[in-house]
Amino acid sequence: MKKAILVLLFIPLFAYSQQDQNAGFIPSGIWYSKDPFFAGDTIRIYTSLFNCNDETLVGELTFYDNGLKISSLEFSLPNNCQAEIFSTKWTAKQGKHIITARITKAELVDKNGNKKPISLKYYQTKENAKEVDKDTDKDGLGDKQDKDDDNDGISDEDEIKNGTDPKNPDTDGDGINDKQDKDPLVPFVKTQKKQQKDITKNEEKTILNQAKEKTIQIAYQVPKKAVETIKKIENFRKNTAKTLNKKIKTEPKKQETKDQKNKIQDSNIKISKDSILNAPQTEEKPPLPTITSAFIKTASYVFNSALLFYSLLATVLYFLFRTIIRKITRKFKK
Ligand SMILES: [Ca+2]
Ligand SMILES: [Ca+2]
Ligand SMILES: [Ca+2]
Ligand SMILES: [Ca+2]
Repeated sequence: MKKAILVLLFIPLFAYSQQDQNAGFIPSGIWYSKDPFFAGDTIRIYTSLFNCNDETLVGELTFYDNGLKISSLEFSLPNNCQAEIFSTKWTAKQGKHIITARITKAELVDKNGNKKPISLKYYQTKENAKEVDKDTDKDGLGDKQDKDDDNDGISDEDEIKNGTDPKNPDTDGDGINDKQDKDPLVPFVKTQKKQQKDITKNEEKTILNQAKEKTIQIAYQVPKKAVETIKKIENFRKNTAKTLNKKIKTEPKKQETKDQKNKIQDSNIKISKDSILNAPQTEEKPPLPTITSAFIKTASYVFNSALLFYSLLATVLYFLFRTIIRKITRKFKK
């Protein structure tokens, strides 16, 4: 009797602790939508469940990454003993990962809809360990295996020696890859800009120097030419004054000789008047034009006085320029 009680006491406990082997994860456990995958890749993690019980199996399936939940979903597996695939989306990060999936809240549901909790032997997958590498150049080879991480044609080893970035095909970011770049650590644009700047600076300097030289030349030439012109005018004034003075001096002599000639002629006329009455009379030459004489004298006076000459010249030039400017402005107005 005592034995029977003992058995009765232990039977339910044993029955409860006995794990169901007819449902749960299939042995393959975890797999991925692509393998290998690299840091930053968004992939799907797959697993598969089966149920060979007479009742429907329901429960919650959760995926984990290093013990942290990725996602959960509720499932319902019919009693057809066929494996059903479940998955979750996951973006891989660089480093070590332990991926697992687990069934919780497992229950068997009979035809009448009655639920009964069940303990599954295969309630979780085996740990799936993954070391996710980075594939900088996306050539399908992780940086750890890849000898040229940036695929620029220079090995990682050489890049470290050269001082360029083995994970960047264009270290200085100027659009020219390290292998083609003559100066992979100095951007080409900067070099060009610097050269351009130097050229423009030099050009500016030469232009400035040329301008300076020209200004100096003009500064020297202007007074030189002005002095030359003034000298010429002065010479002209002096020469003209001399000529006029000479004319004035010679004029009275000429007058005198003409008067003498006239007197001689007169006496001759008187002598011959008596003898030759009908002789033809000679035409009297006109006296020296007083207007010309006055003009020569005035001109001489002007040319002899520098002050008067230049004042007159300035006045003439002033009126001349004024007339020219007026004519030009009138033309533009039209
Ligand atoms: Ca690679
Ligand atoms: Ca590579
Ligand atoms: Ca490289
Ligand atoms: Ca470059």
